[in-house]
Amino acid sequence: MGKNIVEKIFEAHCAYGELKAGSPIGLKVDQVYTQDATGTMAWLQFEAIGLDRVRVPLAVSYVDHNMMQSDFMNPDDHRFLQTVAAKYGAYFSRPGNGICHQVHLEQFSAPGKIALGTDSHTPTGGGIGMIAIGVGGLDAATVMGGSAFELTMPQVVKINLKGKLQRPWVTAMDVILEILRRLTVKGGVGKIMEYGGPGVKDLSVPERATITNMGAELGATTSVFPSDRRTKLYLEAVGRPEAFIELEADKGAKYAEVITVDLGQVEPMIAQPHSPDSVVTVRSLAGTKVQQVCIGSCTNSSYQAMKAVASVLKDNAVAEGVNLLINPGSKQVYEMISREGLTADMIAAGARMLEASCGPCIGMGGAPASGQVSVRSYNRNFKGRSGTKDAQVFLASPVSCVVFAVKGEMVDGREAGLAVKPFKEPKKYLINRSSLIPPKADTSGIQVIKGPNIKEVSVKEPLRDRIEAEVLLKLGDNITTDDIMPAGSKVLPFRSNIPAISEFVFTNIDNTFSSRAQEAKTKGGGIIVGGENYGQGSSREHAAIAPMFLGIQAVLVRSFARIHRSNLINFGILPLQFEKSEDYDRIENGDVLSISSVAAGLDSTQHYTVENRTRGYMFTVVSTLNERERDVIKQGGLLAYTRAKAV
Ligand code: MIC
Ligand code: SF4
Repeated sequence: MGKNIVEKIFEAHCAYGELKAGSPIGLKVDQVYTQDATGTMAWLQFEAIGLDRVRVPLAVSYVDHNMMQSDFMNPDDHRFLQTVAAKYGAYFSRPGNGICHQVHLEQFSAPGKIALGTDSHTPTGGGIGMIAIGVGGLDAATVMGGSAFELTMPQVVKINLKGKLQRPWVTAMDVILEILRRLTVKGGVGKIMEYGGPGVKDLSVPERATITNMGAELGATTSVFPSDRRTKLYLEAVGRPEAFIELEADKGAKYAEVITVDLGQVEPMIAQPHSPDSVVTVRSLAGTKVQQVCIGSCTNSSYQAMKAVASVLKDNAVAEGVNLLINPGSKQVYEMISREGLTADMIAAGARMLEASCGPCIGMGGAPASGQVSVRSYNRNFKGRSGTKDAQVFLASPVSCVVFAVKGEMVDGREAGLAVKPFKEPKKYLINRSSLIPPKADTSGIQVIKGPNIKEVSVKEPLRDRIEAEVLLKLGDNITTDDIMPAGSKVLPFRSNIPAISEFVFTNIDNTFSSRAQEAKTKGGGIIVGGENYGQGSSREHAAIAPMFLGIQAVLVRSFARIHRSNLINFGILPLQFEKSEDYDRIENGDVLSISSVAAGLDSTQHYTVENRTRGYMFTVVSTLNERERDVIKQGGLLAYTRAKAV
């Protein structure tokens, strides 16, 4: 029987389990990478496991998110990450070297391999034909400790591409926006998107990476492209020809579903506030005034993207009412465009150049003014994520963005009267590894340095058999991890300090949450109730650790997003779902829910009877934990479980 690409890679890495959608499968992982905002916890957890060196072929610690150094906290984290990487045998990518996904694509990605990253946009690597999956820090830590990575085998969906893009004004970003328009932010949950078809060859590796990167917004486990002639050319150009292998689906390969996208029909698209799936054509919003434009992020910061932007800016100026901010994705891209004089064209046109990092994408500077329209070539426009609650953030391709910056308003690039220089993929990229510090063979004598803001990892007590707790917050559908645990320059420095960051849980939705939860903790803890796709977005495990620290016992929802569900389990919070969706409607804030015989329920059907003590009725909830997940929950979380297994 013909195999698809996912099956081929999974089969070659299978440690245990079956390649059957819905069954647990353990995978041997080739590469693990962390970034600073999630990496401090991941490395503290790795330390807590107690090994003397990572047990994966490649580990990389990046610094790209928490770049502001307005006091000691972020630089202390950077120093910790550098020393911990040196101590345990990982590469260290220094601050300024670039956004983890862009640098990883250039320096380490390889078709046929499996990578995990502590960031939801790790699937960027799918552009080169690897399986790259975003996970929470603790999952990464245990895999770095030598464990297999377990996941529930997703369904594989084929996205069949045909035709050619209408270049230069239609780009890979418009393709993924079109897919988001069709499938929504829940459309990929439990699925891997495998691209194929004759249209694949129209796309370069960086373009494919834009599509797989933003596949995260579909809720997909990951996305993957074949590895073909264009992959070979890219690997040769970045100086790693030996990493190439050819990889394509066999004839007759099976898929759960096939979706066809005609590249030739795709138009310039734009996501409206406040969700990446609220997509319409740029043309339908023509004339909307724009006050801020940001170009960059792990989605659109390649050499190719920057070159197109620079060519529009050459001999043009940023409109009077617009602030244009640009962050190239890596130091290499930055150096290349600078040596070619393109940075000069950007500066001359009035752009503000930022460092090669996440920057405004995670609210690390670059917040728009009150009520402003900001258009970004980024991947997320959740309310408040930019740092300004009432800003109107839109998402569009780099070329659409630069057109808006010059015109001061939204206009379809095809009708703007501007030109983009045709792009020819370079035969050789500039290669500069000076900000990538390799692992050392002898690590004796290396001291891990922790600043005063770096606190030890919190652990939960083992699961209680009876949970009686108050519903502290009832929420709607598509709650993001940005809603649960906001980011931004004020909160991010506390990523290594759980007691301090816990004060910000749900702060943008209800700023009394943390104090109410602290109070409820003394009386048995709290429960959070949500709708569909709860916990979509970022992989930040702080959205589980901080609620755990605040005494949350269970999260009861209609459905979960994958990474957040795993993070809840990893930190011992019971993920429950309504058996009957309508029971969601009957619960109110402040109700006291009582669940008894939790342990017995876990060991049998995973159905639990809940009594709403405030309103006096009973209903049923379920958990869908596999065997390992049940053990993890019983022990109070993955760290306790891993330690127990080690003795
Ligand atoms: C994001 O884009 O939301 C982040 C910041 O990169 C997160 C990780 C984090 O919260 O540190 C992600 O995508 O996982
Ligand atoms: Fe950084 Fe934004 Fe990419 Fe997250 S989405 S890794 S914050 S650039």
